[in-house]
Order: sequence, then C-alpha cells, then structure tokens
Amino acid sequence: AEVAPGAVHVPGWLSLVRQRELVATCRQWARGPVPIRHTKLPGGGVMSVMTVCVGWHWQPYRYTRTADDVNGARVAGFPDWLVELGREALSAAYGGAGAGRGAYAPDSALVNFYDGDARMGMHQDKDERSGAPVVSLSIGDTCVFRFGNTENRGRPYTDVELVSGDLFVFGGASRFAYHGVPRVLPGTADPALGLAGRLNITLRETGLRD
Ligand code: MD3
Ligand code: FE
Repeated sequence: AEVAPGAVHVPGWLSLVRQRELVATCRQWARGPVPIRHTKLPGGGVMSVMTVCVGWHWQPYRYTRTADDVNGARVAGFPDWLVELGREALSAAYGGAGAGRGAYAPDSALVNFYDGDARMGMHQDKDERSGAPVVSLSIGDTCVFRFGNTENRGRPYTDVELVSGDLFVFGGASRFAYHGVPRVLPGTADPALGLAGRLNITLRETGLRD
C-alpha cells in the first residue's frame, strides 16, 4: 500500500524463518564490536530506544566508522547479503521494473530495539548525503508508526500499525518526511520469535566514502 508518494508498506514481507534469522543476527551485532546502547544526545538527553549500527556508526548527528561515543571500536562491516536484502525490498515495494533498483547500495544499517516503554519522537533522517530510499524492517512487537509531512513535526500525519515481518520503503517525496514511533504494543509478538520487544532494522545509503 502506498501511504504517500514513495512511501510503500508491504505487510508480512519477511517469513517467520527470515525474521528468526534476523533476530539471531541482530543479537550478534548487539554484543559487539560496538555494543548496543541508549544513544546520548548532544543536549544531554538519552534515547529510550537502544541502537546498534552496521557499516557506518550513527552518532547524533553524523556517521563515522568508529564509535567514538561508545567504546571507540570500528563498527561491524556491512555484509553483501544485506545489500541484496535491500535490493529485494525495493523490488517488492516499487516493482521489479523499478528504475535503478540494481543501483541501490545501502552501506549502513541502524538496528533499533524497543522495550514496552521505548518511543521515538518525530524527526527527519537527514544525516545521509544521499536521497536514496530508506528500507525499514519490523520484527517482534507491533508498534504505532507515525508518518508525517516534510514541513514540521505536527499534523498532518498518518498512524500506521507496523507488525512483525512488515517492510516499509521510504523514497522519493517521502524520503525526508518527519516520522516517529509513539508507542509499542507489548506482548504482541509471535512467541516463536523468542523476542520480548520490537526490533527495527533500517537500511540506508550514507553517501559517504572512507
Ligand atoms: C521515513 N526508526 O531509525 S522506521 C530511525 O521504527 C527511525 O525504529 C523508526 O526512524 C523505527 O531513524 C522508524 C521507519 C522509517 C525510517 C526511516 C525513514 C521511516 C522513515 C526515513 C525517512 C522517512
Ligand atoms: Fe528515522
């Protein structure tokens, strides 16, 4: 379903097997080389969401190769299979004939973990030097995702429930829209996932080079 121009929701895109594999992979990334943590904001705040990065490390508000704000280690490399997953996601959302899909080259993933109390305020993703789409994969508890406008944090916005296995792609006119996660619905995940909470994996092109 196209929620807005370039913003496409594909419910149930990931099989349960694929979701379980991704949970296991995220658990590995969460251990290191840079451990998952609550990101500290320059103003003194701390995010309720926990984040671990792959490929490039996001620290508000820039991407680096080493996690100077955590333990100084170099982040895990961005695997080829994750580039492939990103290309498959674009095909699923925009169609097999989607222009330039082979050229999609995500080089960074942010893995966000939400417990029942975690939230993400309305923001834009604009630290990337690329207008390439962002791919979002949801696993675990259902959440309310708020998709806003490109002008400000407030109305108009649309609330959409994101369920485990859902894919969302944000490209074109939606790439720089405000968005957030006002709440998670605890205990809604399939017990077979063995995950208490919600994982969101976003794939991005940073537009950066070493
Ligand atoms: C719309 N994550 O990591 S995913 C983020 O569920 C982030 O963890 C949320 O916002 C989460 O920055 C939302 C959906 C999403 C991600 C990136 C976008 C929506 C987007 C970039 C542009 C527009
Ligand atoms: Fe975001």
